[in-house]
Amino acid sequence: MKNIIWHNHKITKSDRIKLLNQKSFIIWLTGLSGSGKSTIANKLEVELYKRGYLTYLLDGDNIRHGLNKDLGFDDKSRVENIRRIAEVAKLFLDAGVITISAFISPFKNERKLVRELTKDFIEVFVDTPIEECIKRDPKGLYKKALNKEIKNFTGIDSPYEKPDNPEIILSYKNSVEENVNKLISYLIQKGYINDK
Ligand code: ADX
Repeated sequence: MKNIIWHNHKITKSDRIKLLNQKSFIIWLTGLSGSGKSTIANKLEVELYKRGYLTYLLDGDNIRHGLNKDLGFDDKSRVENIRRIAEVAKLFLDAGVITISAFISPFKNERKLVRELTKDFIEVFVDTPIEECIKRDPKGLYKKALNKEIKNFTGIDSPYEKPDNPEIILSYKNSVEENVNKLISYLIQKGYINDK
């Protein structure tokens, strides 16, 4: 970057992590709209909070109200959406905060870029089939997409590329509690959090 020089700060990630007494990592939930990402992410955040961990939840619908309100849903915008979120996630990680993200993030390539940010990346595929999402349709968006009132809707007329090798796959057949327990067990087993 021309004429812009990176500054090294006196207080570093390892100082902040020591202060907070936790490891920072990214839990990246991916899946169709209505698959349950936000619900699972919220419950997971509550569970981590109860256990004394500082977390932050980055959520598609919220980030698109602010930081990314200038972006639509064409492929280019979705790529830019995830690029910005990745940068934000990187800052949170550096701040020592456990970062949970809930974006459709439909493209393998962008998820690969996020994975490259850190070794502490946990990709979670919320594996809810489109038929189930259409049945749930919590925001009435599938109905609109099927009636062609919305264009470029993921799973209808815009692609969703399933992850090949996610760290965790969550099934819609399990309850939210069961899925959150599965995540917590994984975090304990891998030493990201303590069993308390
Ligand atoms: S992403 O594809 O760029 O990762 P993101 O997670 O930020 O998507 O936003 C998805 C949310 O936006 C959906 O849950 C839904 O509520 C809303 N939405 C509005 N239009 C669309 C669309 N065309 N495709 C998918 N989601 C849409």
